[in-house]
Amino acid sequence: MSSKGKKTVPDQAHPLVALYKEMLYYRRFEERVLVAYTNQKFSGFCHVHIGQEALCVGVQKCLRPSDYMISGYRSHTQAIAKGIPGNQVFAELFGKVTGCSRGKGGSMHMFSKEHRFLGGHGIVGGQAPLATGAAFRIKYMKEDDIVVCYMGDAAMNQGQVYEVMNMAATWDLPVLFIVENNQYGMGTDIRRTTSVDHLYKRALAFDMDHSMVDAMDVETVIQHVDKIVKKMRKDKKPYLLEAKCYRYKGHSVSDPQNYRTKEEVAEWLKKDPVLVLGEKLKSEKLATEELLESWDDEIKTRVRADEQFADESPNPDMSEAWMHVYLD
Ligand SMILES: Cc1ncc(C[n+]2csc(CCOP(=O)(O)OP(=O)(O)O)c2C)c(N)n1
Ligand SMILES: [Mg+2]
Repeated sequence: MSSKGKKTVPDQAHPLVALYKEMLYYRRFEERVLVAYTNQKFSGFCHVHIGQEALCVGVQKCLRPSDYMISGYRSHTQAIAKGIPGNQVFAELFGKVTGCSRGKGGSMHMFSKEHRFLGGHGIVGGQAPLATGAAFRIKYMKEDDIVVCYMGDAAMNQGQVYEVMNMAATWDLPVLFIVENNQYGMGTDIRRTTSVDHLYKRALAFDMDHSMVDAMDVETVIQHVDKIVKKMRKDKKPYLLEAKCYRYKGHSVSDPQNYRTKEEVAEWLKKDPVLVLGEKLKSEKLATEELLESWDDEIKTRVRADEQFADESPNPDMSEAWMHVYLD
């Protein structure tokens, strides 16, 4: 039969479509978080992950539920990727009892023992010793899970990170240290604070396996990280991955961003992981402009439902104030 004139129906079950929708969900989630913050629906610190979605989505695809993950304070969407429902993350931002940390953690302290997401930490580099401890447990219990430890580029100049990299390398502990090199620590350009041109080179000091990945492209991330994770499960050794990326918003909500030029931001916007994949879906006939718009509408509705859940949830009862201070 001739295919002439036949209209191709986009394959909505294609894996690239799922990756796109997931990244778009994180993008819209964080945009909504910014709106809620600006409308004073919650206060305190708030750091969004806009621009860094490809890494978050790609890495998770290479893990299994029993693997552990730990991160810094820019971790709303990493927590969701690890399995915490988005509405519980939103409720945590609002300090509600339905939040994943029962409203006691807030933006910087998402946590779920059930999903093996060990935080959300505000001390730069503070997650690295905890990650190494979790990896020690895995070794002690003779399991073959791994620990993903996300850190920012500024964490690579923290002393405790090197102490535990040395331990992890000496004791063969399965920690995948992932440095999200978005090139700024608050308003400071990494080149002003760091002696090496590539952060992965720091692994050489510990004879630790290492590499760098373009973290603006989700397919590249999956291909690269999948190999690392498979190797780590076999070798049971640590690994340092430098993930080159860019954050499109300020460090936190109050950031005039006068430390970088508009031209620089515009250059990186050309690599926007969500937009670039959307264009690819269209060019490969996996989506049309109308389909992209309808997915966007669906996702915005989903995010509004997450927020509504947070809005309608109760605050913690005063009796909770002394709960979870010490282990029962
Ligand atoms: C030990 C410590 N020193 C300083 C700070 C203040 N501080 C908060 S965020 C930040 C920058 C961290 O940048 P980076 O690690 O690159 O992560 P990003 O914000 O880019 O994701 C600093 C210095 C802190 N929280 N902890
Ligand atoms: Mg940074």
